[in-house]
Amino acid sequence: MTRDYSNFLPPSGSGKLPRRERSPLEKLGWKPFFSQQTNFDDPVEMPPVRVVEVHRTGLHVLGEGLDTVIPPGPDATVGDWLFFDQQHPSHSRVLNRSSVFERRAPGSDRNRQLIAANVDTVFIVSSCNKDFNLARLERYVALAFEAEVMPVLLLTKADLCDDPAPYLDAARAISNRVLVEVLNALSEEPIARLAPWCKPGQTVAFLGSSGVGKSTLVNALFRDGVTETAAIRDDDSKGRHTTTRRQLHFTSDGCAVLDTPGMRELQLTNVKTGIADVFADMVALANQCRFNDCKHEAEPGCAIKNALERGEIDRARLTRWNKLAAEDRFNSSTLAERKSADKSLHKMISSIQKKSRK
Ligand SMILES: Nc1nc2c(ncn2[C@@H]2O[C@H](COP(=O)(O)OP(=O)(O)OP(=O)(O)O)[C@@H](O)[C@H]2O)c(=O)[nH]1
Ligand SMILES: [Mg+2]
Ligand SMILES: [Zn+2]
Repeated sequence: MTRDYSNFLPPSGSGKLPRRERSPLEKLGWKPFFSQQTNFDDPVEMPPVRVVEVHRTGLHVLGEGLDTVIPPGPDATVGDWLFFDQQHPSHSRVLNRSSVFERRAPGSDRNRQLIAANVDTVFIVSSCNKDFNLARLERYVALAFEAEVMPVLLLTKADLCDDPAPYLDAARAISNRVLVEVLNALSEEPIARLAPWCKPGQTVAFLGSSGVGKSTLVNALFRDGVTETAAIRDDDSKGRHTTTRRQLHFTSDGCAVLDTPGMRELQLTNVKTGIADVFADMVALANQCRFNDCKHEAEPGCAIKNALERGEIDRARLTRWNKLAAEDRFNSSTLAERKSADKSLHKMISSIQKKSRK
């Protein structure tokens, strides 16, 4: 079948594309990716709705002429689209996601926790001050790569810093696939600087530690402030966890903007590909090691060790890669795998103890 490209061209005779009025659903971020998931056997009374906030009492959703709370039931997160079952709300069906962010939940049970779904661009925010931390930024970038979401690093508080250039250089060195912007979130700058990503129909999310200026940037995109901000601590530049809930806001021309609380800890789980993408140079080298299972410690023919000796790779970066990859392996393993790893460790320890008693 030949595709009809005339649909993509401006109508002949006019130089300008007429501005198409977006439907109420499109203004909430509805796209063909979602409409294609409509089953013909779905009852007509199941309108699509988008989750704008997750409460203990349920999911706050918006749809065409709809603003309601769905009681707990569907395994959904902010940004998700659901077909709202008006007869049995808790049976509402979650649509396949175009992207999803998840982490290992804080605490000891290692459950996964959904952070957000159906995000097009993630703004990873850090400041040009003591908050700036390469290892942490690499985590966020790995998370974005895994979700196949375009990450943009935003370095705020440039106005409070004598020379933001070293921060910019360090952030750029994380990956050549990430764009970095340095700005003053309190100025007029953000609207113009973020405009390439904050387009109608798009969903953008702000992630980063507390106090880096996520809510300040969100407010900058709206004429009237939509969310609260607060000063950071003077001594260590740490924030006060002002934003406490993930909340999706919509600009008047239909860009969905997600503000999130500063994360104290971002433990990665199931982001093997994302990590390999951030450390693509290391992975390419490791593929040249003589042994497939090279630990890059004492093995002969280790390409990583050789590159290190020649000063071609940075030892600190290598350490960060090893640490992140090990953490992901641990968090992604199943409970049974972890139990068996614990068991064999236990066996090994008791055999060592037995030997030493002999
Ligand atoms: N001078 C200056 N101050 C900024 C900038 N960005 C943020 N701030 C200030 O930093 C403080 C923290 O900003 P918030 O927007 O509340 O930070 P947040 O990331 O939302 O923090 P949490 O909600 O706690 O996660 C506020 O006092 C802001 O006014 C900036 O680029 N320049
Ligand atoms: Mg905030
Ligand atoms: Zn090696």
